[in-house]
Amino acid sequence: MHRTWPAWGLLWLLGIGGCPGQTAATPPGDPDAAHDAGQSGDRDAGQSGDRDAGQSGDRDAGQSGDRDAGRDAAADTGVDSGTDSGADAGPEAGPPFAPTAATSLAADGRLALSSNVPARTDGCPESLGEVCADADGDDLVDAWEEMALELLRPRLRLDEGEDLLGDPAAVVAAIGHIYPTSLAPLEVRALIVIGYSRDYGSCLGISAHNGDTERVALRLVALTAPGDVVVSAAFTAAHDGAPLDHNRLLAGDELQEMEFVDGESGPRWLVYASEDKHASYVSVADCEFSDIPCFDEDCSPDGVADPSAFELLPPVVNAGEPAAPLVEDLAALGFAGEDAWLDQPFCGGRTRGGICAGSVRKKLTTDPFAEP
Ligand SMILES: [Ca+2]
Ligand SMILES: [Ca+2]
Ligand SMILES: [Ca+2]
Ligand SMILES: [Ca+2]
Repeated sequence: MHRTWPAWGLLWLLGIGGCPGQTAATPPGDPDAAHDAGQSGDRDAGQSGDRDAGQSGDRDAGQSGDRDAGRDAAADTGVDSGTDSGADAGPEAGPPFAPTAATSLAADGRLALSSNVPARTDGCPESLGEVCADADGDDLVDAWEEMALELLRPRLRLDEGEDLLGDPAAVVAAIGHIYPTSLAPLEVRALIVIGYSRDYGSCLGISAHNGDTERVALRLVALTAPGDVVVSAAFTAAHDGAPLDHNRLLAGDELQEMEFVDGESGPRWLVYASEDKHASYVSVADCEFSDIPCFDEDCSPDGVADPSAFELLPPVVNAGEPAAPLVEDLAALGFAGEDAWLDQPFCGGRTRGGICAGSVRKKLTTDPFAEP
């Protein structure tokens, strides 16, 4: 925006003036906002119904349907609209099994996930039929993987100066890779790439480029029930490997730095995306650590009437495994020409050529929790 906006754009950025037809108050999740349909809607905040109408069907079946709505509907009606169990429940057999999941905070404040679907395929009873499917062959039940990604992916809080809010073509969507590193005891990685159609650059647009791949990750360990896990470590990437690398790997007491907001299925992780660059931070303090001009970062909406209007919950797909992908083409997410597993630069579905972001594949396959 810095490069192309006329003076009123800068005034808007500075909070001085309005932007014709686009205002900073337009919530990124508002379905009426001009974002690509179905790409950056807020699916947590009561807008699931809107997304259900024609959105879920656009994506790969079973991968990224509106799980919140699907689970809610399942809970309310006994009809599983998210993951078809495929069980031949006759009229006398009662309602079909409805996969459900919810989050909570453990006594020590760590984020936990509980589900009536076991995480491991070898713990999934035959009676659940297709619910136990493992199409990506990683020994985790795909329905569990999908619910885990849906409920554990973070809600993003944006800065009041975030340029994507004024970009009608902006797309934000997440791609997840969730897999076990150990089955007994169960330990799981959830690597979540947050794709943005554009990095708007810092310092009046310097370093702007099409495509932006940022990420967060969680390490999950088993609780007692076969579908339950708790976060044992969290990772937020900020300028990964660059001079201003501010990656964080939180474990132990540091996990208490994680922030949460209310979601429809329990607390949801809140991550701060830095203004225009979209680096991920666990807190404002973690983000705004520098005062050096053009190297400092801003996170969180300051001086606005409704901070929640600056949050969004990107849709997520389970990309499956490198050897058994569930999703490859990311066009349905709004990223035409992009692929989850090809080793190619990510240009956010925009013009290729020139500088783009690092590949989704690399960020889906580099384990931040691996021992060096
Ligand atoms: Ca699986
Ligand atoms: Ca998987
Ligand atoms: Ca970036
Ligand atoms: Ca701010």
